[in-house]
Amino acid sequence: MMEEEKINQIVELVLRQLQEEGLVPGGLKNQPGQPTFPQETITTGAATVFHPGAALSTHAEIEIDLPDPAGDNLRWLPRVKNAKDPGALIELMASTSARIGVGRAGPRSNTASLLLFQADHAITQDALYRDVDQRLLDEFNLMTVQTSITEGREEYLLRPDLGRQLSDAARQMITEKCQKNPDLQLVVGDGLSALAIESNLRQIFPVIVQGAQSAGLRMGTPFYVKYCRVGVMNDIGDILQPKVLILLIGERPGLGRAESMSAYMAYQPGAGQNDANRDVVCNIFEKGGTNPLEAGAFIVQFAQKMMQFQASGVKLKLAAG
Ligand code: B12
Repeated sequence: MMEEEKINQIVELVLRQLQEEGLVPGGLKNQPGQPTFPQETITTGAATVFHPGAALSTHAEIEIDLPDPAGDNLRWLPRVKNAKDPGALIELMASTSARIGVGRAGPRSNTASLLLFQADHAITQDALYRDVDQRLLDEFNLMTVQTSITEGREEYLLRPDLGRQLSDAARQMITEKCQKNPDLQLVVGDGLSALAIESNLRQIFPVIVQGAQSAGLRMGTPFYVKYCRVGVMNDIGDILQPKVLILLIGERPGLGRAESMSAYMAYQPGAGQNDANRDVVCNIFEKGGTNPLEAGAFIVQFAQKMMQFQASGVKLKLAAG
């Protein structure tokens, strides 16, 4: 009996600490089996942060009431205790995606910021190891070809050289199914983030297609490259001989920021070319990056510039100034 009392005391203490850290919403006294959506407003000096708390999920006797540490409400919550100017701290935190205002527990990270760090790491891992959703590729009629990677994503990460070469089957498929000598060849590649493609393709793809049409440019047959690295542009260029090749590819994810996509572009790509022959429109994502709709329009304009000067990369810079 004594034991049980002691355990209850410890549980209560831990819960109180979690509540203080904002990791458990108020109203913990809900009966199991009665999910509720508690709401809490934390007022810190001049600014007020809305904190909707967690949706309680119940399963038999197990109750998960920890909110998602990477959710917007917790991500931006200031963790510095007794901040001198809490309002300014919130404004400062809103001005950057850097991890500031995270507070500390003695010399260590506090639980909340450690959990956020771990959750962000998981988001990054998911983006890196997942394949692009097949339904999205079907939506745009993108046939899939593969590079010379044969042993999955681990090999893809360890062997960038193989990700720069098309497989024999891919060469054959592209030769048979794609239009040769287009003005613009659009290719989509997973690269280092499936989420980047899933987050931006729906917006950017139609803008590039329509932009090319209104500029009177002949577009080739778009397709998707699995296990793709930027250097694969050379192999594709050798087969299809486009004037300009545009590769939309997932960028290496930052911690918790995995939706960023790049468009690598080259004029008449082919064997032996390197990044000095290429250009990149980077950080394409909504809310804070280059908006995918604007990026699409810019990419078509930039392709026209490449055609006008018959160059890309450093040569284009030298030619166009
Ligand atoms: C990783 C990286 C590098 C690595 C690439 C090493 C490697 N083998 O992966 C290193 C450190 C060598 C590097 C160097 C440079 N980089 Co860099 N890099 C990145 C980063 C962080 C990720 C790129 C990525 O995810 N690519 C997608 C994957 C799938 O491609 P990949 O085939 O695995 O790798 C190729 C590309 O990453 C490419 N690449 C990398 N940087 C650049 C820059 C340019 C201009 C081009 C054409 C290609 C290119 O090189 C790799 C080999 O082909 C981005 C940041 C971002 N937001 O994208 C910056 C970024 C692309 N780099 C940038 C720059 C400026 C450079 C340098 C010119 C810096 C310099 N002054 O020396 C050099 C150019 C090097 C080159 N390749 O010619 C800028 C480009 C800005 C722009 N719009 O022009 C970015 C966006 C960073 C930034 N915000 O400033 N980079």
